[in-house]
Amino acid sequence: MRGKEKIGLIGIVSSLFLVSMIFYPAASAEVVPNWVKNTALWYGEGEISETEFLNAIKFLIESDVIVLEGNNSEVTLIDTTGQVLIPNGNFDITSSGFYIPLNLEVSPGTTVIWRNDDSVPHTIQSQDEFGEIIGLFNSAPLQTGEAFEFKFDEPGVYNYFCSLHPWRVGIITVR
Ligand SMILES: [Cu+2]
Repeated sequence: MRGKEKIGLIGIVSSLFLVSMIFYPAASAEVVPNWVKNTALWYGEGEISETEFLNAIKFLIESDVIVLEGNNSEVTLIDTTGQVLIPNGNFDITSSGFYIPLNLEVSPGTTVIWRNDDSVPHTIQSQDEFGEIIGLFNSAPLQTGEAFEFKFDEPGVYNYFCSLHPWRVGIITVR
């Protein structure tokens, strides 16, 4: 994402918070869960994807922390990409290097991009609920810095794992 767009997005989201603060003073910082605060911080530092940040904002709207009313109800957050980070140390079974996020929630039609930020190669293999590999999406080994993408058109819960480190499993939820 280009820097200008990012700034624009932050501007929009800041406006949402502003509206919320003006019309709903009861929505103090105390009702914002810590994970949302962390998500905002990490997004600002470039640690996590825009999708995760937008999911956090969506959560605040759905849980009525941010209330949109009147003409503002037309505000929609459109995001057609999602990203999963394979963090450094992901290969190590004793580390906490889980996929970020472990369960990525996206809308139908979203292209999900997995990026390998680890020091060793990884693969992304689609599997069924019994752990058997299925042919929906399967990547070649991704070297450090390489990415793999797949477009999810149908709602559903999609499991995947790394064939080189099969203890690493993740989920893409499309709805
Ligand atoms: Cu792996």
